[in-house]
Amino acid sequence: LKVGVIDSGAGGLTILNSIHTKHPYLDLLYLADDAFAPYGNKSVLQLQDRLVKIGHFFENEKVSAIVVACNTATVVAIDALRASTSLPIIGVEPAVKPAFRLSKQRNVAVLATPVTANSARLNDLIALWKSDSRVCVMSSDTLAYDIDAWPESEPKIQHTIQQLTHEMSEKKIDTLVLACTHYPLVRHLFVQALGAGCDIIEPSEGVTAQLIRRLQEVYPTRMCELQNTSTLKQGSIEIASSLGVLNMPRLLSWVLN
Ligand code: DGN
Repeated sequence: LKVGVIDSGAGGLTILNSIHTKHPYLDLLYLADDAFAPYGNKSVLQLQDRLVKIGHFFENEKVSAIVVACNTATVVAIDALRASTSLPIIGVEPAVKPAFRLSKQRNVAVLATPVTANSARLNDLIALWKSDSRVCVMSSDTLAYDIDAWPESEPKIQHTIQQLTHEMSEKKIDTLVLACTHYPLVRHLFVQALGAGCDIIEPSEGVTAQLIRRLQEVYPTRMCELQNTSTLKQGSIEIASSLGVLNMPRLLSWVLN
């Protein structure tokens, strides 16, 4: 079974890595849509249009399911993508529910791109799970883009994270939701700045588990064959970038190491 994984850049590699580590028998086709990056500053209509096009690309590539490994695209465009294809679609949503459950001080921060931060979906999720917690929604319009340009952009990344975490510390945040798939790539910088007292939540394991549940539902026989330990085979990983500008092999080695 081949699974298509899409993000604007390197962020979705955090999801790809989790899928590949836990389920190495799956073939994975990763598309970094750098021709349209960053997604975080685009309009809802632009993103819906783009995702439908990407759905067609993956259909032509004969994938069996698509993972939208991007919070921004998921919160505003997953319904449009679902309406345009019969393939199973798995998205990644801001992990606010576990954050509110985990936070002891009831002080949660959600860090996302501007599109996700302002989305109705994020606000609905917060309203649903917040209860009596305080929540601070923060966004950066440069961080995801700078992470794609790593390592040259390392000083800029560090500066942005210092500013963001300074505000989080002032607000006594004890649980941080990384609601952009790029951010776990620099998780160590958040840990360094916030210390062990702050839990950091990211979605890759949850998305992987959801993908496997969907594949088992839709392709039960094939999944049984693939998961049979006596005939286990290693799947392939193909990485494509729509513009060819991102240095994907370098970014991939960063993630897989
Ligand atoms: N990785 C994307 C997300 O999870 O929202 C961000 C994409 C972007 O281009 N900013």
